[in-house]
Amino acid sequence: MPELNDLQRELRRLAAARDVVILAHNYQRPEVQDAADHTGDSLELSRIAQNDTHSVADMVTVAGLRKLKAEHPEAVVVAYVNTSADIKAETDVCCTSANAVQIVERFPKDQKIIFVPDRNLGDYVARQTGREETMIMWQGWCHVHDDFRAAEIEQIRADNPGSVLMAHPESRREVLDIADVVTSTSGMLCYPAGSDATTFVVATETGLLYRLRQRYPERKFIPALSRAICPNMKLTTLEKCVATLGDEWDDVLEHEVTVPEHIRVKALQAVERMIG
Ligand code: CIZ
Repeated sequence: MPELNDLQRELRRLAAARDVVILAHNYQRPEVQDAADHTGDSLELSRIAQNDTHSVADMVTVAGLRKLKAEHPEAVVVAYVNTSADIKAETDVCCTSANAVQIVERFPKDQKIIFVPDRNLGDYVARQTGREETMIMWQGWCHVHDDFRAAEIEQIRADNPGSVLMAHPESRREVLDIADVVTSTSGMLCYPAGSDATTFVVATETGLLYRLRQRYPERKFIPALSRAICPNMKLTTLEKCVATLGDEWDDVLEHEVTVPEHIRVKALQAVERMIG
């Protein structure tokens, strides 16, 4: 762990006093990642947190998903783990960008699959697994990854001869088609170790560049788009973490998030089927 500043030390002290484990996503602020117990992508964090916590995000509606299921009664549902408990309860198995291909491959090739919510990730998985005819995509997307454009990236590569493009599978097809490697953030963190390249263009949220530069200080990492910043991930600040475990702890306990039991049980099944 790098040397901690006062606020980071205070957060560590409060976490120890509250018996709290701090998990930080690869996209979060460097100073938050440095103070965390574990950093990783959502699959890695899910595994660590298996019995403690899960993250949720609203990218798809329950009513919409039920309608799609009614239109395709023979289909199973594969949902990104970054969805609400309500959506997971409508889901057969969850996936992340790191394991989406393997999760879909668990099903027979002729099995219809409703994939929610990211159409770019779904398109990538369908192409990788030869299931373009049998996968039905929810038309959602991540605005950070959907903003990358092949023409802009080609210009960066022209300015940096010999550079390698690592692209996240939530990017558009035009970007994936020119990438040297398509992989999740955990894959991007490993990839340079096996490559002779000295310069990498990185098509994902810029938070990952912090960890890449830490791990490979002698290599050069260039964002595919400097404004590829997720405002939601950046909502977590050290100050808020310290306040949550410090002065605001009683409020936090009062605002505990509860999930109705019938939703919890079904949602947990979808997550457990993923983690296996
Ligand atoms: O799976 C995750 O955690 C996300 C959102 C992206 C990635 O590739 O790590």
